[in-house]
Amino acid sequence: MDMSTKPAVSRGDVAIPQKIVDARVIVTCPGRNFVTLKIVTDQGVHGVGDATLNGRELAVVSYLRDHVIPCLIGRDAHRIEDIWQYLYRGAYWRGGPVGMSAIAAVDMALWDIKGKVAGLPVYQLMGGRCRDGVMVYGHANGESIDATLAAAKEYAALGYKAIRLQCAVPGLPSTYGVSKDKLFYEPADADLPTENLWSTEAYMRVVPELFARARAELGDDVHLLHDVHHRLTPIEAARLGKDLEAYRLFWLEDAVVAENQENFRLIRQHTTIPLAVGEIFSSIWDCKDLIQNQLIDYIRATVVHAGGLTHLRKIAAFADIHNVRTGCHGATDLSPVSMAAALNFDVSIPNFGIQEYMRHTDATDAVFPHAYRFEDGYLHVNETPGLGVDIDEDLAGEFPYRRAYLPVNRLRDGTMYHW
Ligand code: KDG
Ligand code: MG
Repeated sequence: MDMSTKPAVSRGDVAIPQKIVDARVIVTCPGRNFVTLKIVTDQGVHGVGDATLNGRELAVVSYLRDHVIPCLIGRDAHRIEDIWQYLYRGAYWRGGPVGMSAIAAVDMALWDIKGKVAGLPVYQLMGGRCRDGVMVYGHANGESIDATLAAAKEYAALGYKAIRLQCAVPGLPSTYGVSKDKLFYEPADADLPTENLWSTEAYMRVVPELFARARAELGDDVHLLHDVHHRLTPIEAARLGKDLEAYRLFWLEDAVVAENQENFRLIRQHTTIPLAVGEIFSSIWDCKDLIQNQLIDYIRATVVHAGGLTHLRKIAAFADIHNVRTGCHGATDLSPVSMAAALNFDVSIPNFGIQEYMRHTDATDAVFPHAYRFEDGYLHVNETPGLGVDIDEDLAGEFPYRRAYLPVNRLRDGTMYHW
């Protein structure tokens, strides 16, 4: 794979800029949509950044093409922090998933360029390794408890040390996290949003049963996780946490909607189950209170949706002094560019907890050649300068964008609910 590495440029104490001469957005759909930013410098070095926002992709494309790229041309690609501040403060309208995904893509691409110029993987520029490998969790799911446990056993046989369990809720036609496809889970499944049905009562009955069986059949050594996907009220989440305590979960994810950070205080008052939240957060301002009040145990903000490596490292540093560890989101809508960036981040921070890892399809892996690899429950970055990932633009061009929405959710009486 050609990573267009260049030897470090130095001329005594004179810093040589890498002037940005081109930046373009590439939209491709090798099974699902991905938005990628490619930045090129006058010295022929290029970097890539992920800008995918599932179900709202073209909003970020426009934000980048119409508002960000014109401001990048001519700037020194080495000035990562300054460009970050320019785009964040300079917009006046701060934060939000669209703007922060766009900034994240620029940020990733600039770190990629800096690594290539230095001849070092990005994690080396961020302080070097804190660990050898990145523990990941797989997403085991099924139409029944039996099927979910069978899937979990397959993950265990592949060496996974941590497995998230999601099973269909009896009586509901479909359930979050349960796939039609055995190997891949892809919720953005239709040209217009699919309508799902939800019943908290039925859900609260099946989940404790799933975990009771899981501990009995999978043993005590494997880490077990579960994603509520923002569906419960605080007191319902507290009830579920208590019901699951005996099964020693690694975490309960997104137990409630997180717009109101105080929600988590009520859950905390009732249960010792570890809490994780943050895959939809855009900045430190979404999680500042959760972290400083130690209302969560794992922060799930990601490199692509929370402003890139520059901002995610600040969130992680803040979390570290409050004993909160990271557990970055890593579903299929996070492209291999994001995954490569996440792994460079994961190995280089002291308070890493775990990394979500959902496999991409072969077509996606071909469009985004990358150097990270899975072995025995861990993902490994390698020593490729930069992020260790690229985009094959010709191949990407063979997969045109296809509109795809995430589902919506309703209660049985028709009330709109959280998906
Ligand atoms: O785009 C939305 C998905 O990434 C999300 O629904 C998956 O919750 C998710 C997870 O934890 O992977
Ligand atoms: Mg989730």
